Amino acid sequence: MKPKVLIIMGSDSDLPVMEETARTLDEFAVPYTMTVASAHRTPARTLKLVKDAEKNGVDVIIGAAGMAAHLPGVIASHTILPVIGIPLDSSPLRGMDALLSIVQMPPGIPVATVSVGKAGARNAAILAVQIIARQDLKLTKQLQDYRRFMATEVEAKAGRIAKKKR
Ligand code: RP5
Repeated sequence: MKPKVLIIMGSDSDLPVMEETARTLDEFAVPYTMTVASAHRTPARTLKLVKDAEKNGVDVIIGAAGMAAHLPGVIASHTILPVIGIPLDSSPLRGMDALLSIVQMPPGIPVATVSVGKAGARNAAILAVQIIARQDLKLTKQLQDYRRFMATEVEAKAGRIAKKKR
């Protein structure tokens, strides 16, 4: 199946967190490609990946980086595909640097920024699925099931806590 999502991370050191994005897309059976490219170390590779993604019918690009995390913004500058940015906690500033770099895109070139680290890695995948689901009824149903599952889990846990308190 042709990949619908392209995931680019700034370094192979980001992989342990980014496995969460891959796992989540696998849950929804959404095909993706995951690779490493750096906005500053390999700018030409980053551009080529984005242009190839456009040619190959990718729907969403996810960019993840830590420190001065310009990768998602650079990706977004080269395409009108929706770009989701994941700020990673890989510096002494614990992701605050990456968060501000990614979320503070100047007007005109948006990057949809998710939370720092593993939660963001999961949410980026879910947001990508939600975007793709606009044109995919099966995926829409899967997302609705997922929401129902989460609610059931919370109710079950609430029930267990209430029992213990009695
Ligand atoms: C960023 O710098 C990467 O996304 C990574 O989070 C951070 C450190 O990269 P390495 O020095 O581990 O390659 O570009």
